[in-house]
Amino acid sequence: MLFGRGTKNPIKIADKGVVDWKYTTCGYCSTGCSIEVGLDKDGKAVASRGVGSADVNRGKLCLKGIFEHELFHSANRGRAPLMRDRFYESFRETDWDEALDKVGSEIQRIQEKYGRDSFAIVSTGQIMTEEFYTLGKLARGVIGTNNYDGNTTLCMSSAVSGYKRSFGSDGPPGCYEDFEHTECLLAIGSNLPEQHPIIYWRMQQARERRRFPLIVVDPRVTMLAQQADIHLPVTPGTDLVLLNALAHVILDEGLEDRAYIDAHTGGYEEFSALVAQYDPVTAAAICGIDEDTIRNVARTYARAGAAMTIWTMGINQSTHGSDGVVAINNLNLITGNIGKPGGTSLSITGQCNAMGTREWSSCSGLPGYRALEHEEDREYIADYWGIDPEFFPKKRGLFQTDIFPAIESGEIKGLWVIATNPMTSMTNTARIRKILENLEFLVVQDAYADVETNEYAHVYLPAAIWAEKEGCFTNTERRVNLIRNVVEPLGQSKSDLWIFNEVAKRFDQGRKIRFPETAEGVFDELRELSRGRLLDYSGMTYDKIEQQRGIQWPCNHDSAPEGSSRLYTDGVFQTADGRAHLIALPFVDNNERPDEEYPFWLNSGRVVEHFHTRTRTGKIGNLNKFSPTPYMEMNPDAARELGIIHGGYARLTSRRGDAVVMVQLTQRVPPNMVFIPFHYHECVNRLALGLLDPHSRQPAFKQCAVHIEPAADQQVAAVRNRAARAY
Ligand SMILES: Nc1nc2c(c(=O)[nH]1)N[C@H]1C(S)=C(S)[C@@H](COP(=O)(O)OP(=O)(O)OC[C@H]3O[C@@H](n4cnc5c(=O)[nH]c(N)nc54)[C@H](O)[C@@H]3O)O[C@H]1N2
Ligand SMILES: Nc1nc2c(c(=O)[nH]1)N[C@H]1C(S)=C(S)[C@@H](COP(=O)(O)OP(=O)(O)OC[C@H]3O[C@@H](n4cnc5c(=O)[nH]c(N)nc54)[C@H](O)[C@@H]3O)O[C@H]1N2
Ligand code: SF4
Ligand SMILES: [Mo]
Repeated sequence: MLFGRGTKNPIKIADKGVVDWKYTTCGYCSTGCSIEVGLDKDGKAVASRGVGSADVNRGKLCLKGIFEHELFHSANRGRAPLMRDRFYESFRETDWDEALDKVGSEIQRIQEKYGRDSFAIVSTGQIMTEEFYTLGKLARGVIGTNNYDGNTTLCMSSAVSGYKRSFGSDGPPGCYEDFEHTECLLAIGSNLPEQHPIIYWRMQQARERRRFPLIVVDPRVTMLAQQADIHLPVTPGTDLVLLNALAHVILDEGLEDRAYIDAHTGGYEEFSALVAQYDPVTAAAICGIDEDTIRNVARTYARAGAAMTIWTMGINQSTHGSDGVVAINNLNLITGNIGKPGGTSLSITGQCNAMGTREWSSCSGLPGYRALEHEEDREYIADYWGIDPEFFPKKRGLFQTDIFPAIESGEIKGLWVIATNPMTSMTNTARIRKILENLEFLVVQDAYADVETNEYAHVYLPAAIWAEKEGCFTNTERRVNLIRNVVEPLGQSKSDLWIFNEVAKRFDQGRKIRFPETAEGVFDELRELSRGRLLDYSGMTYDKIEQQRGIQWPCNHDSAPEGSSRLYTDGVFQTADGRAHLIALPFVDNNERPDEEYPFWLNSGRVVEHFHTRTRTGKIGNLNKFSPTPYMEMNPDAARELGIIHGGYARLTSRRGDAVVMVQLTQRVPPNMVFIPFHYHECVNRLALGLLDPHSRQPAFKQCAVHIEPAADQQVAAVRNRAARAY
């Protein structure tokens, strides 16, 4: 095929020999792009392309999606179950029966010896909804441990907690189509062009049609900040103060939507008394944004016919993460910007199915946004599963970030890790290593055998990846998308659904409960359990989801057969009295801050070409080549003072540990801050502190203090080391 430039140096696109395109959904971020995978005549996946008729991505994909078919045959995929008796022995291959028998018997041994909650399960935001629900049934209904959580505690739990406190339920109220209606967009701690490139593209398209103001709050000059009309380089960890100050100005100048506040909210008195203390002068001294800018932003936001706020980890990963989310909701409630086109709070979700786990995994309670704390919910689900309601605990157990310390203190003796890599993604790597070594039994279930956490496992279960299986993901805008099975699982790897069903068979109670074998069979249970609820799936089927290229819940046959774009359009919330809560949020400054000994802020996050701990993108040549080595962004002025050069190396030290990285000089970070992508093992999480939010237990990954010094050229050092070893 020839494109452009006539016959002079034509661009030639190689014919990959695709004979069949198969529909599925991207498995990286939560944008939820529809993908078609091209198969050649031998059934091998050789290409990926965006689906033109899908509302989310309209034919586009980002570079991770474009190379996603290469995952099926990427290096170090797990092909067979592995076992060892002690973690420092080498693994030996085994068959599924022996591996699963071992898992079943070890869970029972540990529970009998130390009590039911002494065996913990930590899962993910990256398996299918049907798999989450099945794991929840297994964990809550069969194994019966209350120490069951997922890596969404590192990611979205502040958003979940904030939505529940404000609106009485989790669930993002807005959608991408809101960009088409908004008159002001506030983006806080979200680097959309790199982390959600296709949502960014949707936003920019809308902005090109109607030039609405974009206000970006981020201490770095990110790609999004470069597009902004107003960029607020907030002092790390102080967004809450800025948000309280915006509310202060709005109420002080009478710019609020009084009718909305009176009709649909409660708690105004206490809230307004609190924000009265956050005048822009006081706030400026804490959050680093001058008082005029605060007033200007507050007026722009409140005067817009419709205004919306999006946010991601700059808000959630903070000691005030949950409060930050509530403060965003407060802002939108006092300006009447919930449930209307272009007026909303919209958390930009992280992982492809972080929403699915919130809805159905039972990590924080029971399936379908039900709570362990509610007797009628426990009875309903126990009856549906056919078990005794007394088997359920009456309140949720530990979050992921509390499960690891409970292993350290000896309360928890066994752990099952599913599709997450805490050795790289949790703070204080040395401590996590010791904790994993403390376990009597660790089972790791992952698509890759070389995932760092697996070094400490007694049993490794090889999971099928992405479109080697079938099921649903829910995206950022509550859209349930279908992952069609495109190719068979590699080697002996099996779908997570199959693995959960097989583990259930190793328990007496598991043999009595119904565990449907197919994903579609599980989906029928979700439809029944959600009928008439906020997250109604009852009007969906797999075929309908594929035809519509995703359906947004609530979807039912009567009032919303095509799904629903927004929540709370009638101003009725999921609270006891139907009113949303305005909540007073005092700010407590508990972050580690730069000082003489550790003079730099250490910020961390992501880059477009990599996903998380690089188990996947590190093996795709066309992605890994952009940033194969741990590096940091550093301001040239600060580097000059320390004698650090572009492309040279630096050693960072914090109160927790040290790390050596290559240096990229850039004005993107201010002189008192450095930024390191967290994708590399033994790097930023050796340094980070990760204080926990009191409501969501989410770590403040992005705020701590480090010391920096030049380090010897690592390549020269490596050559010297090799030479030394040769003698
Ligand atoms: N390419 C790629 N895309 C991804 C992922 C990936 O690994 N790679 N991961 C997915 C997942 S799970 C997630 S959670 C999302 C994350 O998506 P984002 O949250 O957009 O990404 P991050 O880079 O973690 O952080 C965003 C910004 O927060 C800023 N920040 C740091 N501290 C503060 C602060 O105190 N206040 C404010 N306002 N901002 C602050 C950082 O400077 C950074 O630019 O991305 C998803 N998409
Ligand atoms: N310093 C710092 N640390 C951070 C963050 C930060 O911004 N800064 N961000 C945090 C956030 S928001 C997140 S979400 C976490 C992410 O941290 P992790 O969850 O630890 O990261 P991943 O690399 O995505 O791990 C997912 C694992 O699942 C495997 N996998 C993929 N598909 C499947 C499947 O279908 N089945 C099974 N069984 N396995 C599969 C992958 O191979 C991979 O090993 O990191 C957190 N850590
Ligand atoms: S934007 Fe997200 S969902 Fe879309 S192709 Fe890229 S990684 Fe996949
Ligand atoms: Mo995340």
